[in-house]
Amino acid sequence: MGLYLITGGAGFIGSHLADALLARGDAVRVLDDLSTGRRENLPPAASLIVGDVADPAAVRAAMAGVDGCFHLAAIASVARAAEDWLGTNRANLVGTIAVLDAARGARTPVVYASSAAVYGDCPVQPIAETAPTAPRSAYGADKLACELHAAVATEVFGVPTVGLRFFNVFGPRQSPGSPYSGVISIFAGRLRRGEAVDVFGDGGQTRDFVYVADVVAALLGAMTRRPAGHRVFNVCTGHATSVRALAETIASLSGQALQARTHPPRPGDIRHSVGLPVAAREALGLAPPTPLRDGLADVLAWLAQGE
Ligand code: NAD
Ligand code: UD2
Repeated sequence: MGLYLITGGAGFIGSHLADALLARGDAVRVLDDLSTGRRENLPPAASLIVGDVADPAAVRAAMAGVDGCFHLAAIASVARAAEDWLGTNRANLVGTIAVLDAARGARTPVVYASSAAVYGDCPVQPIAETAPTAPRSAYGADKLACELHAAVATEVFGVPTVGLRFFNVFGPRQSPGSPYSGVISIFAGRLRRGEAVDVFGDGGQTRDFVYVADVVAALLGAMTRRPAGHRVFNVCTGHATSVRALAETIASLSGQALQARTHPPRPGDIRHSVGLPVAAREALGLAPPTPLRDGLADVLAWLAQGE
């Protein structure tokens, strides 16, 4: 059994990954600054180092002796990156370079989180990995730069890397309270209490919502199978859901009438984002994705537990 470092392991996706690694008998070390992550998300068996992923000494210490690193630490919000361009660049890009640099000596394998945001407004949907990248946000630009640095780490310095372009991930532990959180957690948090939701734009924009357990399976598959060379894979379902249809589905699952206030679109908001999942399915050995309604039911049940 191995020892794995998860940067950002106290966050939403990272804490589910920690649970899965521990459940199969691996040991888990987490590096997290607890800026959006929470200590309570982590199982007691995971060891937590509170530190900054952009601090090279902290990352080197956290990387010592591990069999692999899952690099998830980031400021995971397009809107926050628009407000704090330099600050998010430090966490999202400098942090990734610090991880790749620390992985160089021992050629520690690194599986890292990229994003569908690298594609920008792609004219062809669903989007394959071979589609051109044209980010429309500082967040997406940093994620694309992470991929370029990971390619250098692999091709020049011999560090095994796999990049996973997560589409819109949802599930329990995604904060319903923050305006920077994912749309599903915000909508579910409000609609179940019969409160109105805010829709940016006409609600016709579409997203590919992928359940967190399926993302964890992709992370584990990427570390285990580690395809040769630097590779990037979509982590998605292939199904499009509009923001308005999403709100209607969550309202109906909550037994509430939908009340929605409309606002202008967010600057740079992507119109359609649906991914082609076949390459990841084959290379990482993934099962068919969790149906959206099943995942939404889990989110609503988790929110009800917190009452
Ligand atoms: P999250 O905010 O719950 O997790 C990110 C974690 O990183 C948090 O625990 C936070 O405290 C930590 N962190 C932030 N800055 C740090 C720093 N400077 N040093 C150390 N730790 C730091 O978000 P998440 O949704 O779990 O995202 C995990 C990863 O997946 C991120 O890289 C994100 O960009 C990527 N991603 C997420 C989605 C999604 O829909 N949630 C989609 C695409 C990509
Ligand atoms: C981007 C990335 C995603 C991930 C995420 C950061 C794209 C296509 N996707 O997600 O991969 O990296 O950033 O975690 O770039 N919305 C509302 N009302 C709300 C909240 C959101 O209408 O209260 C809309 C929002 O304008 C957008 C959609 O819902 O059209 C999804 O928004 P989001 O913030 O959940 O995620 P998004 O697509 O920016």
